[in-house]
Amino acid sequence: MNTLILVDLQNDFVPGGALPVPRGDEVVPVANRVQSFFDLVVATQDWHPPGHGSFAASHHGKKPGDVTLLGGLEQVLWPVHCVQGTRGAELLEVLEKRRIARVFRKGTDPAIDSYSGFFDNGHRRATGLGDYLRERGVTDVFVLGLATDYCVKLTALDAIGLGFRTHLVEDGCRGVDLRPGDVERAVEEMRRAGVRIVRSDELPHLLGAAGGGSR
Ligand code: VGL
Ligand code: ZN
Repeated sequence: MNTLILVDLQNDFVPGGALPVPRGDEVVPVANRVQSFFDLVVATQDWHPPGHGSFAASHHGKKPGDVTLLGGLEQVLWPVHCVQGTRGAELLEVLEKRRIARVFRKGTDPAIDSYSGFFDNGHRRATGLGDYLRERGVTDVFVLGLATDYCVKLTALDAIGLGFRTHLVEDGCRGVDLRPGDVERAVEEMRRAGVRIVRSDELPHLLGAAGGGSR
C-alpha cells in the first residue's frame, strides 16, 4: 500500500505569497500528474493562528530570517504566513484535490512550530497522520511539495522514523535555500537517513514493482 503526501501546497508558499519558495509553483504540475499512481493521497496544510510564535512579527525587534527560541527549540523566524482562514493558507487553486483523502493541519499551537506533517518540532504532539497511514496498511510513503529544506525534509525524516519505506520525489519539491546549499544539504540528510531519492518519471516503474502490497 503506497501513499503520496503532498506537503504544504498553499498560496503563501508560491511566488506572490507571504513566504514564497522560489519556483514553488513549478511542483504543482508534478503533483497533479502523479496522483493517479497512488493507492492513497493525503495533504498537509500549514495552519497557524494569528500571532504564531514562528512569525518574526510576534517577537519584539526580530525580523524574518532571525533565529530565536520557541518551545525550548531553535526557531527560524518567518514572515506572517498561512494564517488560519486566510487565502494564503488555502491549498493552491490549481492543485487537483479530488483524490486527496484527508488534509492534516499543523502548526496550530502558537508556542511551537511544526514543519513535519507527523509531529511538532519537539515531537511532543502527533497530528494523527502516522496513525492514519498505519491503520490503512500503508508501507510506502512518497513525499513531494514545499519546502524541501523545511517541511518536506522533516516530514520525510519522521516517515522514516515511523518505519515507512520513504521516498522523496525530488522534482516535485522546491526549497527556501535561506543559506545557499540548504536544499542540497537537506536532500543529502534525507538520503543518509534512508530516504530513497526518486524522480516523478520513475514512479510508474517503481510503483508497478512495489505495488500490490507484496513487499
Ligand atoms: C514551512 C517555513 C515555515 C514549509 C512552513 O512549509 O516548509 N516553512 N512554515
Ligand atoms: Zn509555517
